[in-house]
Amino acid sequence: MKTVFVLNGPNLNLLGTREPQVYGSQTLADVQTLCERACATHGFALDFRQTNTEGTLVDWLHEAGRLQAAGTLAGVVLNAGAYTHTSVALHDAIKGTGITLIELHISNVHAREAFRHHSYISPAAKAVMAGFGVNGYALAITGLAGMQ
Ligand code: CA2
Repeated sequence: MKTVFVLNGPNLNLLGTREPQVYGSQTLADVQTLCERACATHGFALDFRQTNTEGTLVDWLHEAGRLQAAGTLAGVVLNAGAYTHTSVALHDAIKGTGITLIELHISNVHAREAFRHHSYISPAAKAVMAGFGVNGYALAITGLAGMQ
């Protein structure tokens, strides 16, 4: 059974506590449950994580790269939060590991402030998902299933 990494970046631990008009009212624990169901449907194991630290995300992408090289990783769903718009380090980590990665955003970043329109992740990602709310996580896992 292959594993799916679902990695969440800064402030996503606050999901469901504020800005429900942008991010909905479900918590990150609810998102984990949703991802567990999606992974079970497709025969994947789930490894679900959140950090507020950029370097930790880099380390997790390296870990994903080692698992992919070993043939035990289906891919990564990454919501890098605000690091999406700032992090050359995340771009380099994705490129450097060659992992199958889906960039995910709960909101439609292109319908929001101009500073959210640019992503350092997109050029290194296999696919981009934005604006489907938290259901996008399940859609991204289904997308990974179709890439196996
Ligand atoms: O739409 C997304 O998923 C984002 O990646 C979320 C990031 C934002 O910086 C990106 O531009 C788009 C922010 C995550 C913060 O989430 C919060 C949730 C509730 C309350 C406060 C923050």
